[in-house]
Amino acid sequence: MKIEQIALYNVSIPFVFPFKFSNGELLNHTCLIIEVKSEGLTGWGECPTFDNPYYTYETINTASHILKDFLIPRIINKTINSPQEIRNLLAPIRGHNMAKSALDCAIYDLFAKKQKVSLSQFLGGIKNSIKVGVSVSLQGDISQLLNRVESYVNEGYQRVKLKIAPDWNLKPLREVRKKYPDLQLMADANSAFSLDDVALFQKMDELNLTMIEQPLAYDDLLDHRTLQSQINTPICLDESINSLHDTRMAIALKSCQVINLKVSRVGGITNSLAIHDLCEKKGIKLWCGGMLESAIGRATNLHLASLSNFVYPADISSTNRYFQEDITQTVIDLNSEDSTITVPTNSGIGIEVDENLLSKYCHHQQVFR
Ligand code: OSB
Ligand code: MG
Repeated sequence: MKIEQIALYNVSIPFVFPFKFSNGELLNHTCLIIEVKSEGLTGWGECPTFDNPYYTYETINTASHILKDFLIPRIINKTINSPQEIRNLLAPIRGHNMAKSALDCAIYDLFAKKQKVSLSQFLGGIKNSIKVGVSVSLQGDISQLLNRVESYVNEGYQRVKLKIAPDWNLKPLREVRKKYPDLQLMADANSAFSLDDVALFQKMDELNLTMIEQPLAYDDLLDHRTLQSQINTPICLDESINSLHDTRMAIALKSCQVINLKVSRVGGITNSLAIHDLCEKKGIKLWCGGMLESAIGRATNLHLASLSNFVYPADISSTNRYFQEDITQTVIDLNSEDSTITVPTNSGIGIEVDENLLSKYCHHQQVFR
């Protein structure tokens, strides 16, 4: 397929609640939406960087620069025979996985649409619906937290992930566990702790958490290995895994038992498939993480999560958990009876962008031909 046109949209959609984690707070979902056109078809991808480098070093502005000056020039007007080619075409640019992922995902969407199959079918997915949970941001106090968790449990979420921080850890986890003895409960530290906190994590072993996500430094594998050897709760890595190579090192070092796979963090679908297959072979279970994406990113995530080795519930929640209004006609909704979201069945990512809503939330647009 000849890549005839690529458009970049800077989008900002207000959240229904501010999203606070150990290293920052977000009031809006800022992202770049990528639209790729070829043979009368349109592929969509999302680059869910923040406007600050508090989760990864990438920001909206670095992603926009790298896309415009380095990534898009390598793709535009080229004839691509398979979406797997994109990863190699972009490989000379080091890092900047979120910028790369948006292009990669948009071109996968395009090829699935050309073959008139859903992205899940295109990738060899085996599930029609995905078990999901909800990620609960840091709260002001315990009663606010319990109210928030209660409203999510009442909506039908069967798995809850609590953000934790140096001043918000055992107490909130214990209170939620006391109120919900059987809830699938987990914690995400976003790298807020160090090996000085081993005793704290040993106490968490009493809470029957499904896993603890990224307790230690964002670029560490070694200390996570040490921590994992001293606690029973499985460690899940998020920030530390940015490539197949990181995955190989984490497995060899026994730094984790589980990986939160985010397509954007690892630079696209081709890399995600490689990590998925390696983990499946090595007995490391995955789940699909989220970046509070618009429906475009969450639809991509649903298709990816339909692969066999995504076993724990995904961080993909219904649209109303994030936004009053999204940029697509289709609203992504929780099936409350079994805490799942249905994988869209139309071709590609399977949902339509609403041009009016896109322009309502878009504050800058660039087109490349
Ligand atoms: O650490 O998983 C994370 C959101 C933004 C940045 C990092 C993380 C998160 C979440 C939200 O936990 C998951 C979601 O998209 O619902
Ligand atoms: Mg995380």
